[in-house]
Amino acid sequence: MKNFPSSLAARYARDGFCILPDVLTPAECDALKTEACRVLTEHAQPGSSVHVHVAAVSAPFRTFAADPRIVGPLSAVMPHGVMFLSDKIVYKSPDKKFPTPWHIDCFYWRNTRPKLSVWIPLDDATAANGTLTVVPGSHKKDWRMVKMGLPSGDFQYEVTGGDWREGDVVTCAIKRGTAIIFSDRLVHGSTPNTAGQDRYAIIGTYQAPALDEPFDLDFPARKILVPAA
Ligand SMILES: O=C(O)CCC(=O)C(=O)O
Repeated sequence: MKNFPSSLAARYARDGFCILPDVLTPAECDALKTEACRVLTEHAQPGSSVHVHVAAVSAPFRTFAADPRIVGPLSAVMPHGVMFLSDKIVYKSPDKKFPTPWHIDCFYWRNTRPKLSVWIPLDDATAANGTLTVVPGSHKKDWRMVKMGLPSGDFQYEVTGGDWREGDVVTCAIKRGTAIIFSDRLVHGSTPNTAGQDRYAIIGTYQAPALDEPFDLDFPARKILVPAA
């Protein structure tokens, strides 16, 4: 597996996220988007813009979750080993235009061990079609979430008391196939899809290997990829 520079881990520790260009080729993005559409048609709740357990029903996504192009950089930021937990498709489309609210993922898995996620758009992602937005360094603070409610029923909570300035926010305008690794403590969301275009993304969630916690048992595709040293 390729070795990644220690600067990657330093950036991740400082900002709570790091960006890796060109992880997937355009042809791979096309193939995975076609597969994502199949999974959504066959398995997703009608109307939802988020679908979890993709690797459990899709061999291409199962293979992708363990791809050395993902696991290599993850090893650089996860010194205690790498375990795949779960993945999900999150998409925006001509009828899914709402922004993803500011949130922290660890709220959704309280009292479990730390995790991080890898967000990869399968369409070029821009401010106009709902790309990921992040608040660098926000993973170093504790945040509270309050109930809100999206029309799709996804993302029911948002961060309250956000004291960052607009200029602090990074709007991640990136080409399809670029990966963003981010901490489950990082405040993140998305721009609205004002362009009304497709913006499909696959998000894999990883944690250090350990004995299963009760939470882990809900994720049948979980797998240790790099054992603890
Ligand atoms: O793709 C998006 O709009 C954001 C997804 C996200 O923040 C998440 O699933 O935690």
